[in-house]
Amino acid sequence: MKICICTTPIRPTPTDFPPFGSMAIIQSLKEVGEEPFFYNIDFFRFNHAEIIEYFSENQFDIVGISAIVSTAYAYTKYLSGLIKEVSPKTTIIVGGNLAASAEIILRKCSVDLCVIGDGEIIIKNLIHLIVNEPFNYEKLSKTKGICFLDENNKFIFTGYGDKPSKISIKSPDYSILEHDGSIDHYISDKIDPYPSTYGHILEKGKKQAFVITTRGCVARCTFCHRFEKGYRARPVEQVIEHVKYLINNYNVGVITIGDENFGSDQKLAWQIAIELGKLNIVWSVAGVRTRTVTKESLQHWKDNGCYMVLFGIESGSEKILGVMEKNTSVEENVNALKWTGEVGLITVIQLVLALPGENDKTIYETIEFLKKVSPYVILWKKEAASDLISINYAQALPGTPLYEYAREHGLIENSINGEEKYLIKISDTDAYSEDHFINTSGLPLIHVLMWRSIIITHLDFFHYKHQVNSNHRLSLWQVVSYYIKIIAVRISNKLKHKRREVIANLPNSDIATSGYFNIHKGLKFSVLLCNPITTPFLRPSIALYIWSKLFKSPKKTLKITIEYINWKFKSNNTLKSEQTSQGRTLRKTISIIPSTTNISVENDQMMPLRKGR
Ligand code: B12
Ligand code: SF4
Repeated sequence: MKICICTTPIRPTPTDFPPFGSMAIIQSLKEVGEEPFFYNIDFFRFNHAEIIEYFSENQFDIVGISAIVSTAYAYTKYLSGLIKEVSPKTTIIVGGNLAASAEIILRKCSVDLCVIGDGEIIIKNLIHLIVNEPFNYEKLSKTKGICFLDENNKFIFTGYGDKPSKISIKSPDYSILEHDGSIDHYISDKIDPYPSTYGHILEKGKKQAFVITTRGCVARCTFCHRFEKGYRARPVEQVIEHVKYLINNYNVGVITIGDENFGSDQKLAWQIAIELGKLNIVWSVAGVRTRTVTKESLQHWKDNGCYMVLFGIESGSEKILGVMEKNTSVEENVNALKWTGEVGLITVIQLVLALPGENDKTIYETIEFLKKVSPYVILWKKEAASDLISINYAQALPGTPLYEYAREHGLIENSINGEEKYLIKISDTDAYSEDHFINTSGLPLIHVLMWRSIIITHLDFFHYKHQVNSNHRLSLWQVVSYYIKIIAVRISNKLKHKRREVIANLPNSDIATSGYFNIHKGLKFSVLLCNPITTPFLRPSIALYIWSKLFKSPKKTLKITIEYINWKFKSNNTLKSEQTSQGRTLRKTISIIPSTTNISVENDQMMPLRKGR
């Protein structure tokens, strides 16, 4: 069979995280004697004409599109349409997390089948079936883990299929990336600057690579998409064997453990650290749950070459952690960050804002939390906190309780067309962008979008006060001159001058370029808090800034302006969101409604995908 597996673009520029999903499927197909082609669109960014030429020439029997994020919907629709046009006999299969919207994909795109969840075993069964007899609906309906439209155009989900066990998960085969010439992008000599900044001596020429040691997570946060239940940590020997392979074949000296959840099997993580230490590898780790670390374990990781640990902190409010079903407490988050700093590991705090139930009170709880942990965040000692914190507005992704909440409350239209409209809207959006955000709070959009600026303003001011200038006062002229510089820089940018030259020629450039209120990284409202006369202008200034960013069309702008003014001057502007959620997990506040009003819960085959495994 002539098979091709292709990726979709994930970010505006190619991501350096290897396409492990596609590689796993290719490796699996090789085990049953197939020799799939790999068409890595994310890396090569082939243009329209090139894609047409490639698929016209090849006339594949099967093309598997690896759409690992739901934001790949628009591209998947475009790509599948194009393939069908130039190669009508090709069977198109979509795998990856976008398949959580299987019914929409099958009804609206030129896609024949969707594979649900980990695809290694399912794809082998499916290929076996397609090789022997294309589209035998009876046999297809007996193959677990797939979705299709039957001969009556009815949407069928055959139920969750088998996933590889923790022992049978394969290490990625990098020869796939050598073969297409992209290996230097994924195993690169562009090394993270942090290890050398924080005391690790690296031999010249060493490279950096990603390693995955686990699949899945022990938790089920209500904004996080989970196709598979459970947590599978690969045996230490297999992980270490793979790291040795990376060292011997590619001269790797730094690894990033890119797990969604590293360390929930604490004994195993302890053991992996020992083995990495023996190999003299410098490493960092993402996706650690604060509940699973102790000061001792962090010290142990550090002693064995770890330089950075990333936690999913998400919020400093107990109530919001409950809504998220995070299964951690604020105290656990504080402890983990405190110990991390104390043992000398760096971290970047990541927050997710504006889940149902978020309000000014929970935002101020988060601000207090950040102030509390601030002395322990090593990176904040050198630079403004706001430049080294990641704050995103929650994105409602198919397959999550947050998405179902939005559907149930009419914020995503409950129909195939309505859901597709939403998928197109969020396509290619970045987590940081506010365009994708659905406001579930019952508060005006302007007010909600002020939260990110309010958090970073208070955090920066706190820092300025405690790390830079204990007197924390600026004269009125210093404050005003800061904003004059900002305006000058913006104008000069428009005039295509270099920012630095302009700043250097301005008076009082010390405040702007001191590295604290770093003008290069954008507007800082915290400067307003440095003088009692300008302090009352803080909120109106942020509101104005957000309002200007929302200025898309006069009609829309007028609507959000009226909404904000109405709310602002109402005597009783109580929070609707308070009624929506009292801190219970979002999963318990939703009832998950069928796909359309003409269908019952029992007959809606999308239900298991909406509920998750
Ligand atoms: C690393 C990662 C990234 C990397 C890129 C990953 C890459 N090149 O593959 C980066 C950092 C770029 C990234 C970005 C984003 N990510 Co991300 N990411 C991950 C993470 C942590 C690991 C991915 C991975 O390699 N897994 C291991 C491989 C083996 O698994 P896999 O890719 O899922 O592949 C399996 C199946 O999906 C399936 N499969 C995959 N392809 C195919 C193809 C065929 C034909 C078949 C049959 C099967 C199949 O079989 C594979 C083997 O079992 C996952 C979490 C996770 N558990 O997967 C989140 C995850 C994929 N990301 C997610 C999200 C939301 C995003 C963002 C959209 C966030 C945002 N709003 O900005 C962005 C992308 C947009 C943007 N502008 O940035 C969500 C997706 C949920 C959804 N429904 O969309 C996930 C699942 C996290 C979560 N639990 O919510 N991400
Ligand atoms: S957000 Fe993190 S902790 Fe929560 S379910 Fe997803 S991976 Fe697990």
